[in-house]
Amino acid sequence: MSEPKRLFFALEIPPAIQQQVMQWRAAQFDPQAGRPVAAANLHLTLAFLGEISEQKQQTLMTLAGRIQQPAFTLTLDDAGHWPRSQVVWLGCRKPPRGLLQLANLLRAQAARSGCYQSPQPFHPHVTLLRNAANTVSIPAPGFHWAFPVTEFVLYASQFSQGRTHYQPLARWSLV
Ligand code: 2AM
Repeated sequence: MSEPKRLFFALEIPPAIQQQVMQWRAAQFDPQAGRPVAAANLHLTLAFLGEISEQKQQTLMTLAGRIQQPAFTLTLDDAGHWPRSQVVWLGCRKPPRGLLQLANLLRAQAARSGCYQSPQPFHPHVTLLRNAANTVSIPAPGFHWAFPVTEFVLYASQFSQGRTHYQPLARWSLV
């Protein structure tokens, strides 16, 4: 039996959008604003699962495979700062219904399978900076990235040599 893994379901940010977001971030925030998340680590979490055994992972993957939902368009056009978690994020002014449905379903499946689920309502966001300074100022609206979401991904979060790496373990199409 292998060690439990720290797992979460999330949406990938397409590489072309990652690059545009990185350029925008570099132009908008000075280096003291916070610790930038690496381009490859930009993602939008749908359901955080915590430390999960291999057996429970199999159950969650079977349940995820039963999800039948259409693809949707995600528009990142909002940003904010959560001082408590010291996070600066990108989000959606009006989250699409498909995103909320997918997250609710995955969170319900996880809760029924006995995984920890945050008591907080779902706040869809892409973390841009960690350890953000209290004084960080958030860019005015006017930015806008839109892309089709045609799949969701199960990731394992790994921390080694001072770096966090998110390894995709499985992916499912939205039809
Ligand atoms: P964050 O970016 O806002 O920190 C991998 O760590 C992903 O899971 C990140 O998107 C992180 O959100 C989220 N995450 C980590 N711990 C969590 C928790 N206890 N509840 C909800 N989401 C969590």
